[in-house]
Amino acid sequence: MLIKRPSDVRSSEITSLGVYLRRRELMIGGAAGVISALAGCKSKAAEVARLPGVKRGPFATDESQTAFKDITTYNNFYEFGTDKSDPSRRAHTLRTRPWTIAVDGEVGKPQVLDIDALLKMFPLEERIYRLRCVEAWSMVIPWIGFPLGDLIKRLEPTSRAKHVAFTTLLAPDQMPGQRSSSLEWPYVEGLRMDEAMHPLTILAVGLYGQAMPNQNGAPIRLVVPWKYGFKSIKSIVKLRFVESQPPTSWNLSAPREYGFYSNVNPDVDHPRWSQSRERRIGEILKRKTLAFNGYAAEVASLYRGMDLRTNF
Ligand SMILES: Nc1nc2c(c(=O)[nH]1)N[C@H]1C(S)=C(S)[C@@H](COP(=O)(O)O)O[C@H]1N2
Ligand SMILES: [Mo]
Repeated sequence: MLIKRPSDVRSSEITSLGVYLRRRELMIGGAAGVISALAGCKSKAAEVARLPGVKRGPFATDESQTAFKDITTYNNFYEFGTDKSDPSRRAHTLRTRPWTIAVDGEVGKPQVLDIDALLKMFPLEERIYRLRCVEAWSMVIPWIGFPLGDLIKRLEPTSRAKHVAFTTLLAPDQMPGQRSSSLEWPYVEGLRMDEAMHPLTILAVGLYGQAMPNQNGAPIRLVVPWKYGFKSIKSIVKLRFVESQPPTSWNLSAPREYGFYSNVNPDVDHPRWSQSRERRIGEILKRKTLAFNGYAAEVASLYRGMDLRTNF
């Protein structure tokens, strides 16, 4: 495959972001990946990968960004196995086109959204966020996406919609981890409506300037930076607006250990380990975990009056 530099790409070729992303996915999965691996240096693939028209969004942390290699090889994506290295080795079997997201439940405009149509609906922004896993490690990731709230407004949820329930693809032929019962499948998550509408909450379609790698939840995943990483559900195929609090995968699997809210909280330990500190991937010394993962100024008011020990 011929690898083009950005200067070789005519603007007529990049008018459709969906087409561009799809081409990128083919290249990442194909020759470009092999060539850049062989070159072993700052690759042309990385140059070509910049998504067009991505502006820096709000809330960016100025902490140093975790290496692309760590972000894409140290993953939790149980659909591809339970080891951190499984997703990067196995997620190439995920087919991310065609891809649709079904929208239903308490909503004025139930519909099936095609990913490429969705990508044309909203300007993409870079959001540099901390991600804090419940396993007490963290990363800083330059996501690309758009606010979930912007999409929700267009879908016109009814007044009965108090929560949003999210579902990951169920496809054991593509997702080998779904052939074992490490979790109940499909993976499900949920947010309260005000959490879903919060401007920090995004649907991410890329990172480090490129289309989302499969192991990070291609083609579209949630990112909720003040909550433990598992709330940020990957490879989403369904949004359902509901009245009552929806079930969530980790809560179903171990309700004593993982609650619905799962706000990052250094004062509420996991029953089997402390949450007061974390290891930033790529660093040796541990750091203190911050309330709401450092986003307290933005989100603490959402939980005013709630006991965050019982609502963990
Ligand atoms: N569908 C699905 N989404 C998922 C998971 C998963 O196993 N399946 N793991 C979660 C967990 S525990 C974390 S920490 C983050 C990790 O995201 P990353 O691999 O992009 O860093 O994804 C979350 N989203
Ligand atoms: Mo996690």
